[in-house]
This record gives sequence, structure tokens and C-alpha cells, in this order.
Amino acid sequence: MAANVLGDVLAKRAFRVVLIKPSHYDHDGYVIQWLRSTLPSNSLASVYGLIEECARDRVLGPDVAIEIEACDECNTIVDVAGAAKRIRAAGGGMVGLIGVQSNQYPRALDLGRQFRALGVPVVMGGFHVSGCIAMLPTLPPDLQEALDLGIHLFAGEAEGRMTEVLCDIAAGNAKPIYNHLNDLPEMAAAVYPILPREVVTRVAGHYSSFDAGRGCPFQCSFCTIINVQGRKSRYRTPDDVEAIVRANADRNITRFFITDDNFARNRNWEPILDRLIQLRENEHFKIRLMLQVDTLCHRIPGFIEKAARAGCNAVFIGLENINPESLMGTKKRQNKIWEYRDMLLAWRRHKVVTYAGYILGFPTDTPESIARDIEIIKKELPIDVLEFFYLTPLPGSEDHKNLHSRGVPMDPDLNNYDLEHACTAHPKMSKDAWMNTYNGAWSRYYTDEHVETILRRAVASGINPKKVLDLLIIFSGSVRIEGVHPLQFGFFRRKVRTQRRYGMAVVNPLVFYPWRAFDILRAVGLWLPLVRRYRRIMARVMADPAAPTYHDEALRPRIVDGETDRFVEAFADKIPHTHGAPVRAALVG
Ligand code: B12
Ligand code: SF4
Repeated sequence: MAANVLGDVLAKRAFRVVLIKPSHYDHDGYVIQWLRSTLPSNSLASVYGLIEECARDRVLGPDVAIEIEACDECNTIVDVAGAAKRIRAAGGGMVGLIGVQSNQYPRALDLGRQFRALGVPVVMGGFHVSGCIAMLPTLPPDLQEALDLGIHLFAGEAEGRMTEVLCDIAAGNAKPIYNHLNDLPEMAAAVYPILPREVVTRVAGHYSSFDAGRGCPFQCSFCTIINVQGRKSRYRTPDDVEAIVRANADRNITRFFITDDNFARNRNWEPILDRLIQLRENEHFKIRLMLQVDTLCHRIPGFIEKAARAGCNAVFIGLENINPESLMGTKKRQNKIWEYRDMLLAWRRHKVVTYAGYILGFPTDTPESIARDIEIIKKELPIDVLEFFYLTPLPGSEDHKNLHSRGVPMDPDLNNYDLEHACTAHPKMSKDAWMNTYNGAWSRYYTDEHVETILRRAVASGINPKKVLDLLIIFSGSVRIEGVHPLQFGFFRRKVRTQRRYGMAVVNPLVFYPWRAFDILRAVGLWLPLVRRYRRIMARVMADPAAPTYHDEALRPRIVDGETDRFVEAFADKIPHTHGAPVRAALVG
């Protein structure tokens, strides 16, 4: 773990805060962790920044130095006994379990249990705690279990509230639950996320993160965010964003994942991008950005152009589904499928790689309709990376609340709420059919033929094909080889024999290590041929003199000479009559 001792050497006492962002368990009960992870944890950076502020302000008294250490369990093995020893050696402190999602809750509880057994105070926060407390009428048994272990729960956002928590823990009179859900902090001038360089460099590509805003105006029923962070846009100022970039640049970090769920709806997007453009173009900061946006972002004048000038080279788009019926059913009314291609082409014109999320298991979905839709996407939409998720009733969402209040059975194992498992029954697909459809979706999209098409489209659009190739390798192999979603992927999987899920037996070393050796060889034996195959495809594309002029249906603007594209025609009878929607007669007539 990286230690950042902020205490003044003259301080007489120390209070050590150990921040851990827990991971979750695989099917064998081992923690999903890697030598290097691929995405940074913004929750960890946010809480680190807040504790650092408390340390600077000496909130526990002028003679108490607050020491902080932080780790993301996705890329670091947690040494529970060692951390407890360091807290004792400091003379006191606490463990913070940070940004705990529902799927990470069982792992967080296991870590909490071990620290509590060693007498260390533990506080847990994040979306599971906040989502459950925000949406459920009573405390669910899993949260009660944490309270019974003496773990303190924090619901809501911690900006401006961390001093209270630290002081209460230090005084030994912390509350069981801190609930700030009805009191969302302003983000202007709020303390910003930051991490020491040695924590950031455990993420491949040395990406750091910050949220330029919170809250989203839309109302998707599967979403937890609106019920925890609200529907009103709260945002940081350009000055704060500049300060974040400068603080990171001082640590030689200039790549950022801006974690706003929908940066296009951040009311301050333009001044923020203008400031980043200024830093890049006038002061030559080598800023690189990944953004999350909605499918209507191309309608905002200047948005895509400014995002690209500010350094955005990759964008996550919540496509979710191409069937308008499914989108309406989950209140995702803002997704207009007839605009998808224009939006994707607009990003391509600025050489930005597009990732699109696709949710499987809407009530009208069947294995056949999903197979058909994926084929339509491959042919008609110029997406680079497509990633699949199960429609999941995440605690904190309206879907979860409704199922809970109607007593509909849901998977009792929270570890499965990772959008990679079927957590409740589907009206048209059995659990097995849904699972096969999910696994089949990856194979159906990432065929060698389509990988070649994506690479050809990249070359024709001037997008760096090497970057696209690396992504295609990861997204194609992650689920099929490592058994984890690409958003949880990292480089070189680690499995610690002794860190197994609570209640599962620790395997004898004579059995574990040969099994693990076989496990590693199996993965290498699957990755190598995949990498070689994709590189051969790339070599073929690059050697083709016609590659720069490649053209296909997906690269064709939506309306040419008054003719509408076939993508929209396929769903003509399902498109609702909303403002701007193509009229059915015009499509099929
Ligand atoms: C960035 C992000 C990621 C990143 C990084 C993870 C991270 N948490 O930083 C990546 C891409 C890795 C990721 C992946 C996944 N994510 Co994600 N992610 C987000 C996102 C968009 C932003 C997180 C963030 O930075 N929020 C801002 C911070 C400041 O808020 P916060 O985490 O709640 O922390 C505040 C408080 O909770 C509190 N707090 C938190 N911890 C603690 C601890 C203590 C001691 C105290 C006092 C206070 C405290 O203080 C913080 C500051 O105010 C959120 C949505 C959102 N708007 O938050 C989804 C979200 C957290 N993710 C979600 C999910 C489901 C996933 C995945 C499982 C799904 C998937 N396959 O994509 C994977 C899991 C993989 C993994 N190993 O993490 C869900 C979780 C819902 C739930 N009930 O579990 C969310 C809410 C989005 C959604 N779909 O609804 N995610
Ligand atoms: S657009 Fe995204 S963040 Fe906004 S409500 Fe829908 S799922 Fe949630």
C-alpha cells in the first residue's frame, strides 16, 4: 500500500486512516485482482482528497497528525494484519471501505469483519449503502449485519462531512449510521479527488480520474445514480478543474477518466472544456480524456468538437438497446435510435474511439431478437467497442425498489450484482437461456470478420488502429478467457490462496498451487492465439492499399438525398410518436 504521511514531524500523536476500495469475488471465491488494473477508482480519489483536507486542517487537534494510506484492491493485495498493526503503531486510526458497490459488499463485509476482529474501527460508504438507505423502507439484513459487526455506515456524499466522522471515530463515539442523503453538497469549490502517484501508477496507462459534476436529469428505471446523487446537475468550476489537472500534472499524470455519468448534461461543460483546451493549446499540457455521454450529445452545438480539442480520445455512450420498445419500458426516452448513427459519425469525425454499452434482458428481449439486434448493430452502426450487460435490479434503482416491494424473488447473493449475472427472472427467457444469450453476445459481436470491419472503419476514419486493436483484444477476450467483464479487467490475474470468500475453505497449498499453475497456463494458452490472430487481421488491413478509402453502410450519413437508412426501418413499427421521430409512413411506405 502506498503511504502518504502528512503528519508534521512535530505532532505528538498520529491517527492513521487506511482507505481500501474493495473488489469482489469470482465464482471460486477468490478476490478479482490484477498486477495492473485498467480503470481508476474515482471514489477512492474523492475520499482521499477529503481526508487529506482534514489532515491539512488538523481537524483532530494541532498535535495530531493524520496519516493516510490508500489502495484499490483491484490492483493491490490487502494485508489486513499489517494495516491493523500500522494503525496500532500510530496510536489510533480507522479503516475506510470506500465506494462499495452492491457486488463489492460481500467482500467489503469480509474485510470489515477481519478488521473488527482486530479491534480496528471501520466505516463503509458507497453506492450500496446509499442506494439501499435511499430507496428501501427498512434497513436490509446485509446492512444490519455490518452494524452488528460494529461497522459504521455512511450514506450520501462526504464533502464537508468528513471532519465529523474522523472526530467521532477518534473520540470513540461514532454513530452507527451517518445519513446525508437529503443534503447533497454543492460541488463548486468542493475538495477535489486526488491520489498519490504510486496509487495511480498501479492503473495501466496511469489514468487518474475526477468527477466534473454529479446528478443526471434523466429517469432510467434501472439507474441508481439519480436516487443517490439526484437529478439536478451539480458541477465543479473551471478553476477547480484546472487545479485538479495541475495537481496531477505535478505528479506527472495527465490522463483522466472524467466520471460524470453524463458529461454532456454537466451544465458547466463548455467553460470546463474551454479551460482544458486552453491548458492544452496554450500551455501544452498533454491532456487525454475519457468521457461518458448520452446519445443526444451530438445535438449540443460545439460539444463534440470542444471535447476532442480538450483531449477526449475515447467516449462511453449509454446506447443501452436499439429496440425503442425496450428503451421506453425503462423510461430511457431520451435515446432516439434514429439519431444513433449521426451521433457516432460525429465522434468519428473527431477521431474519438466510441464504446457503447448494451443491456440484455429487457422484458421484450428474446435470444432471437438479441441476435438480430447485434447483427443490425454490426452492419448499421459505426461503433468501435460494444460491451454487454445484464439488465440488473441494482439496489438503489427504481427497478429494485419495485421488485422488492412486490416481493419478486431476486438473487440473495449481492456478489452477483455486477451486471454479469441474471439476478431476477426474465419474462421470456429462462436463466440458462439468458446466460447463453449473454455469453453468445460477446462471441457474436467479436467475430474475426467484424473485428476486421472495425479496424477497416478505424483506418478509413483516421482513428488510431493500434489503439482500437488493443481494445478489441481486451473486450473480445475478457469475458471469454478471464470470465470477467472488461470493466473489471486488468493485466495478470492474481489469486491469493488465503483470501477466499468468508465461509469457503482455504485450499491446501499442495492442491492450490498446481491448480493455479494450470489456471495461468490455460489463460496464456487462450490469450496468445487471440492476440496473434487479431494482429494478423490488423496486418492484412494495413497492407491493403484500399484501406483508407474503405466505406460501408455504417459509415454512410443517415439521410442521403432524402433516403432514410435501413437501421431505422427495422424498428419502424416500434418508434414512438415523439417530437423529431421519423414518421412511420415515411419509413415503411
Ligand atoms: C467511475 C465509475 C466506475 C469506475 C471506477 C469505480 C469507482 N467507484 O470509482 C469503473 C469503470 C471501474 C466502474 C466499474 C463498475 N461499476 Co461503476 N461507476 C462509476 C461511477 C460512474 C462514478 C463513481 C464515482 O466516482 N462517483 C463519485 C463518488 C465521489 O461517489 P461515491 O462513490 O458514492 O463516493 C462518495 C460517497 O459515497 C461517500 N463515500 C464513499 N465511500 C466512502 C467511505 C467512507 C469511509 C466515507 C466516510 C464516505 C464514503 O463519499 C464519497 C464522496 O462524496 C458510478 C456512478 C456515480 N455517479 O457515482 C458508477 C457505479 C458506482 N458503478 C456501478 C457498477 C454496477 C459498476 C460495475 C459493477 C458494472 C460494470 N460492469 O460496469 C463495475 C464494477 C467493477 C469494479 N471493480 O469497480 C453502479 C453501482 C450500483 C450498485 N448499487 O452497486 C454505479 C452507481 C452506476 C450504476 N450503474 O448505477 N465504475
Ligand atoms: S442517462 Fe445514465 S445516469 Fe442518467 S438516469 Fe439514465 S442511466 Fe442514469
